[in-house]
Amino acid sequence: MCLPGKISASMMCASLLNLEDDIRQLEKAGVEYLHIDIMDGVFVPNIMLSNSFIRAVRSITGLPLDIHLMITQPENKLEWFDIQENDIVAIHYESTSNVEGTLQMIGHLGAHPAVALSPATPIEVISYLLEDLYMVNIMAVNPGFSGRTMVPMTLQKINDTRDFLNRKGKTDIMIEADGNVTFEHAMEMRKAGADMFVGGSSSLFDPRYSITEAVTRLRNSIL
Ligand code: S6P
Ligand code: MG
Repeated sequence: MCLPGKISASMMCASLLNLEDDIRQLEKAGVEYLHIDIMDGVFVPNIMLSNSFIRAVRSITGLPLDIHLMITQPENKLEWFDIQENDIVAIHYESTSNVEGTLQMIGHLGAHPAVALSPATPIEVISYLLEDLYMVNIMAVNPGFSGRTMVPMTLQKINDTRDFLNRKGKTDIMIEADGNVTFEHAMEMRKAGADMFVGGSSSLFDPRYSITEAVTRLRNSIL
């Protein structure tokens, strides 16, 4: 079974100086989520976005957020963030010894719990988390930066994740592809079984296209 393809726009790739304008164009073009990458300089070697950024975005849009936490021990830090109902919040499997408890905490906040897996992490680690999961984020690049090149095993990994979920009868759990989602990669990722696509510098914010054109192209890639 294939869930309808959805687009999550990577806000770390949007224009900081024209953020509101970018968000208006994304809304008009019909993206489903805004993807917010939070990096702590420890779990990944970069520092990105913040709760002030989340609040600023929320003050001008009602689009739900797809918050991707690349931080250590997220269980101690969830309360730092303005998490709301209908947001998706992903923690990294590799970032805590209490993955299941943290997913539960996200659910208690009214948001949809998700787990993100770095490229080297096997998908079987989600075996005993399936009851808690709304989405699995399959990282197509090593986390920390935009503009990276897709790790070659990604398509196989998305395919294996879809097979795994089907075998477990969990066809409703979404698979998100994150990192170097070009229009061409999106088409292949869709065939492999992904449902949600993070549009960053490789697609929605590619300066060769307007945001409106880029959303249309990405949408056509994931039909
Ligand atoms: C990477 C982060 C991603 C980036 C996205 C950027 O650590 O999780 O969500 O925002 O990869 O897109 P691109 O097309 O530059 O890879
Ligand atoms: Mg991300």
